[in-house]
Amino acid sequence: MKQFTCIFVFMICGFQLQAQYSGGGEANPGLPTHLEALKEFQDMRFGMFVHWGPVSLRGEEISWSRGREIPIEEYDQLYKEFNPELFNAADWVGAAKAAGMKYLVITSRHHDGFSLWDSRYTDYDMAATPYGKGVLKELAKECQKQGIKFGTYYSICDWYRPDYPVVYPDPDYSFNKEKTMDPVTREKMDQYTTFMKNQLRELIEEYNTFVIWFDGEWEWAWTHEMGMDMYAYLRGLKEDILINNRVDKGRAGMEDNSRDPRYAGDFATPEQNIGDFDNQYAWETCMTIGKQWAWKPDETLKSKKECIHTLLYTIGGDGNLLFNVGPMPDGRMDPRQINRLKEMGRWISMNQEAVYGTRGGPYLPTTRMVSTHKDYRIYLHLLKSSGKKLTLPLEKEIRIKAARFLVDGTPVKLKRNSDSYTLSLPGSLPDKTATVIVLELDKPASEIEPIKL
Ligand code: FHN
Repeated sequence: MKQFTCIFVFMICGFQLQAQYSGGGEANPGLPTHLEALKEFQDMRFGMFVHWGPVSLRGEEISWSRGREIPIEEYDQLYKEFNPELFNAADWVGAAKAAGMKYLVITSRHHDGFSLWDSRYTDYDMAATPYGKGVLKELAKECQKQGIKFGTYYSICDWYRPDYPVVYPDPDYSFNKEKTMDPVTREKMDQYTTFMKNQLRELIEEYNTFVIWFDGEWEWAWTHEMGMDMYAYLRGLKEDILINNRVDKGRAGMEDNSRDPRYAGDFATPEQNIGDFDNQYAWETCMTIGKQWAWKPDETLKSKKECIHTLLYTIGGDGNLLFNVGPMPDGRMDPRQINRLKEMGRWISMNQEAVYGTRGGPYLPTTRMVSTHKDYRIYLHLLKSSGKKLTLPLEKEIRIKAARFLVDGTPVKLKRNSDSYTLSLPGSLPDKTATVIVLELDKPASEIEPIKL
């Protein structure tokens, strides 16, 4: 009855959704993205990604080190040692906030199958560890207390479960492999899908996650039909839940942020790569602060400038940045990663008007600058000092009324040409990392089509 009710509710919601939220070019045939939830997501622009689990005890990569750097038998027993006594949700959420991040997405269950909460549907979870309790509940509550949106990553593939048909590591393992599913495998996948739906319902109904951040859809056992069914199921549980494009098979590669409307998903997820400018289909780059997703001792981190420029190129392309940290096995965040994030937070707090609630463009990103806009303002993020003149094409119908440095309000000299403006800049920019200039317009900046410089 429950299952029928869900489908029935979805059918009603589906039609309502069609009426209330049908924007142009929906990503999901017959079930448009919840546009208000999507706008709130895009306005946040910057989130914290957290990859964590018992594997952090060994400082190796989550899931991918199972059966490679760490023997499978050892990997699958790590949970018996996992006792993050120094975990403090307020510290984690405080670190995200200090970085200027507005949401947090944590690996609730990665490809290794371990659940970071006390799930009713598995014993391979935090309740079975010496720590003895889930961390997601505390994290979700702390996020709500500090005004950070709480989100959950969830892997479709599970190399731990015997009823999951794909094995890793395996000599002929490959991404996007094609393979016919025999009836026995199909039955196994149906059972496994029921397990996933049960766990996802826990995350939605008991942890109030705002997004299901799927991963692992590339394996042959997961099909387009399953992806569409899963998308509809989740939207039937919570109509404003956001679901990334890894619920289905529409990705054209790990770094891709293009959109194929035949496939389900509310936003694209280019990985370790800043997506191409796209202000038609929402996208979010996910990227590590170092090289590894899970914690690695003494790992080389990206520099402050690289971190901030990664954020600016992403929002300048009209995307979000989900920036990853790997907490330590004792439950603390790595102080080196926290310090780097604080440096990002200091820059963002001085320039936040040019980040939050903005959209990318109209000037397309170049090596010299990116731009964002909001209402009647364009924000130019100058990434390096390159000359005392900056010429900006602009259609005649729109006028720049004034220009100034965002941080201290110092006016910037403007010269109007027939179909452009020339700004006079100082030889060296006030902020060597990135300096923001605000252009005040006489019309909404959103009316300007993207401009290639
Ligand atoms: O295999 C995962 C990987 O471990 C990590 O979770 C990233 C980030 O989303 N996604 C997959 C592919 O790299």
